[in-house]
Amino acid sequence: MGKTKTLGEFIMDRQAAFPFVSGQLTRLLTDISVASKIVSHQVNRAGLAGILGEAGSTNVQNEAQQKLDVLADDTFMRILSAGKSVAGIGSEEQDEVFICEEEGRRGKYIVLIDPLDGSSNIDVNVSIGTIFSIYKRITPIGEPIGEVDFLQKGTEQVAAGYVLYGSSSMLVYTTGTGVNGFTLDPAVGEFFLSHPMMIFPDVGKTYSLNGALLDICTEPTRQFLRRCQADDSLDYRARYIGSLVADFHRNLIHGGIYIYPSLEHKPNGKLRLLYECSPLSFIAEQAGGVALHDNGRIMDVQPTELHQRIPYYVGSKNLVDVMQECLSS
Ligand code: AHM
Ligand code: MG
Repeated sequence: MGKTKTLGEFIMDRQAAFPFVSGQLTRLLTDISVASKIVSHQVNRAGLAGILGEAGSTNVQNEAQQKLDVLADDTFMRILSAGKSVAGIGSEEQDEVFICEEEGRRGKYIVLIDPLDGSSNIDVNVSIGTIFSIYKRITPIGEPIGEVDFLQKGTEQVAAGYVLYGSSSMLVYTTGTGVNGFTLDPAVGEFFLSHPMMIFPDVGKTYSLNGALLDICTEPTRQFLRRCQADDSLDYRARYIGSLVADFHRNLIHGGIYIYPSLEHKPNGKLRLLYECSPLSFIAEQAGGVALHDNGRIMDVQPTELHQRIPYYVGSKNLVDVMQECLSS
């Protein structure tokens, strides 16, 4: 058996296929993988601290007083802003974007990131994740970047990915030529290619949504569930971790649909277009899946606000097709 490729080798091979590229994207993806390894380590330590009951007040270095999501945000911000490829970063954890354009910098890329997704699972040792999305700046280098650079449609993404901190840590990403997954070997601190060319199964049997929302979600989602429950042709099952990355990843591997619907009192649902839905939709489509909001394709939505929310339906074609029928009936 040949040697397994590391993420670093894989990214370099991809760059070599395009001889005139500047290498900035390669450096940026490498920075993301470094930050992910640090966060993965932090997540593992946090679980241990929780088990010992000592997280919090006793840590003299103040670490335990910081929330893991803040630590993850700090880690990604610090590493990405230190690299020279990035012109600006928008984080789900921060109200305002961070502009990294000091004198002489020529960063071409904008990063939008949810540093640690799955807030309700962070402190209880259940899988959580990071989601990232990369765009080219629109404003020419030398001029100050602004809203237009951050508020781009999903179709403009250059790359997107997620890191799952689960029973093992995995980094899954696309640059628009398929989806590849890498598993972290903690013994050597490297991500290795473990899931080449991932494909969303066309037929999924799993639906993932928060059942507690059923009374307050809008009619199409209730109709979708009634249709699944009345259909004997597939052995449907419900699986909901409550961590988007983990639910998405399971569905990507085994088939299924993830739903965060429009709610009566929150017509835009909960999830963020730029930090969560657009990147996962790029991955879903690259893997042969489908990603919608109430009225169309997520990737086509022109964002109007940084922290904009949107209803989300993503997954295997058979199930998202049924959801679409319910949405348009
Ligand atoms: P977060 O960004 O605050 O972590 O919220 C996003 C998370 C998703 O990971 C998850 O799928 C969803 O919220 C769960 O929400 P709910 O508890 O309403 O089911
Ligand atoms: Mg989130």
